[in-house]
Amino acid sequence: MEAEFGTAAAQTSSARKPRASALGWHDLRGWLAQVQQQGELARISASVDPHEELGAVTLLATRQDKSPALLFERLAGDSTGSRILTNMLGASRERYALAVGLDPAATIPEMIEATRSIMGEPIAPTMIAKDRAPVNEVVLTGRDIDLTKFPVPTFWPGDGGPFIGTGDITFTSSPDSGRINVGCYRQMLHGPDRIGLYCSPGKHGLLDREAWWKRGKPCEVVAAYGVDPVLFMVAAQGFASDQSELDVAGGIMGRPIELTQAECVSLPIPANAEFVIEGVLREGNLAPEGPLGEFTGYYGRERSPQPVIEVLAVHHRKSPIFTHALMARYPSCEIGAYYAIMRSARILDDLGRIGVPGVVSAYSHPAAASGWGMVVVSLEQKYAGHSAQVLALAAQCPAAAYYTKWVIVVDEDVDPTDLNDVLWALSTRCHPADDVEILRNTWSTGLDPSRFPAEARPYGSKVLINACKPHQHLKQFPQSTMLRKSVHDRVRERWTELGFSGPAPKMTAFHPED
Ligand SMILES: Cc1cc2nc3c(=O)[nH]c(=O)nc-3n(C[C@H](O)[C@H](O)[C@H](O)COP(=O)(O)O)c2cc1C
Ligand SMILES: [Mn+2]
Repeated sequence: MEAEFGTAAAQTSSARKPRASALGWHDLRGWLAQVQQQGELARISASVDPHEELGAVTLLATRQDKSPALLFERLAGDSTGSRILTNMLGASRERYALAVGLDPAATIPEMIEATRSIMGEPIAPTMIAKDRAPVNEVVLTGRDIDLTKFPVPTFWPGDGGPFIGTGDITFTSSPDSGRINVGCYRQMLHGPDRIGLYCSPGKHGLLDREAWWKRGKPCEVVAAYGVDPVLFMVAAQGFASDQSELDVAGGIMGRPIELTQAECVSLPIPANAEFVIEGVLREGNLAPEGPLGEFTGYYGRERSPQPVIEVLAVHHRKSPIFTHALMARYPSCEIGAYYAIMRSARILDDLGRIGVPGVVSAYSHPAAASGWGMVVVSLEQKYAGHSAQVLALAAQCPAAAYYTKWVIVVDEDVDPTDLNDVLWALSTRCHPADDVEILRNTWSTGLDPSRFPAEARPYGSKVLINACKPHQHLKQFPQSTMLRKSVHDRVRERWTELGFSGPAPKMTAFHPED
């Protein structure tokens, strides 16, 4: 098995400059080799039932944020030799760093800054010959297709069926521009060659589909169920409709994403994926779909008729590895550390584009409904009204506006990624009677269970909390207790002599020198 994953080239360094070096792996297996080298992969060779048991093992094995990726090597009832990978990234910022080529020991704010640069240097994909594409090890069409032979998990007792697509990537194209979209949309298995596809309103997969149907044509779809973590992360991020997710993924990899020609559709397929289906969505071909236990920790929308992918071709590697994303409360949710870091990077990009000065860092805490519920921004106050301005802009900038209920600004001496720091600022610098505003009827989602009647749910509300020191009283505001730098340095030098083991903790802010 070790040999099968191959040897990953040594990972390059901490501050990987965009494009300065491509990542040392080419596909999911190469990445897993690296994850295994770092001791971040648990291989489960005992037989596990994809029906609820796999979900249960994943949930229980991920109750703390430092939990390994889980490779299920034997699935009950399976005769295809398939494997299933869960908790690919989950709450692990170390695995996020490995996936995008950053130093796993970097702090979260450092990873957020590095993410801003690697997401900003797109590289277009490239086509390779069909016979060079690993995904073409096995190619099936027509009557040979039977997806029910593969292990397909039902995660939660209330799920509407088995889902073949959770940790997937899905290609559609726009009939107007020809641009290929890559999204991550759930896919429930209906039968040997029929798969439900759920895209929520406004998602690009849905807009593409409607545009084809309006022209009286079926919408072609390509979906991959065993993908590398970069393609997965980018598929699950919202980008502008003229931005190419494939180009962004190539930029992060430091080299073009490799695609190859399909058998039955005009879309390309990802050449290095583990398992790919080609198919079409025809208008009027609907079947009851859902529900699925969601990232909120609740079942999502009710069962409803959704479009069905008629599967025309299947491509897979031998003993394919299906990637699956458990949706659950933090830290067991696949939308965890990576999403918090990428969303924070995009919020900082938005604030940078607007041109507001003084912003230092931002963080969308993953425990707040997978990074959707709360955003904390730190800034250096430069003028009267500055903190209120950053607060209002952060609340409604495109990357932060969706769902977010709690928007908090703090001063530059507070680390927005450290909840202890944030709670300290909320408890000592914020005067609720003066420092709290509420926005109503904001952009949200039907998946937020807090609002009744349920029809009102797409409209949300937000609390804006100013936890910065009051600007008008900055001069009188008491000094916070900090160490004198010279004493701090001396104690750090004496750390071992004082009987402590391990590296000495380090402070970054100090008492003013006399
Ligand atoms: C594991 C996972 C499952 C998801 N399931 C769905 C889904 O079923 N339907 C949907 O519309 N979005 C789903 N999303 C969110 C989309 O992937 C995300 O909004 C992405 O931006 C969609 O791509 P698009 O912006 O190109 O439409 C899911 C995300 C993840 C990480
Ligand atoms: Mn898109």
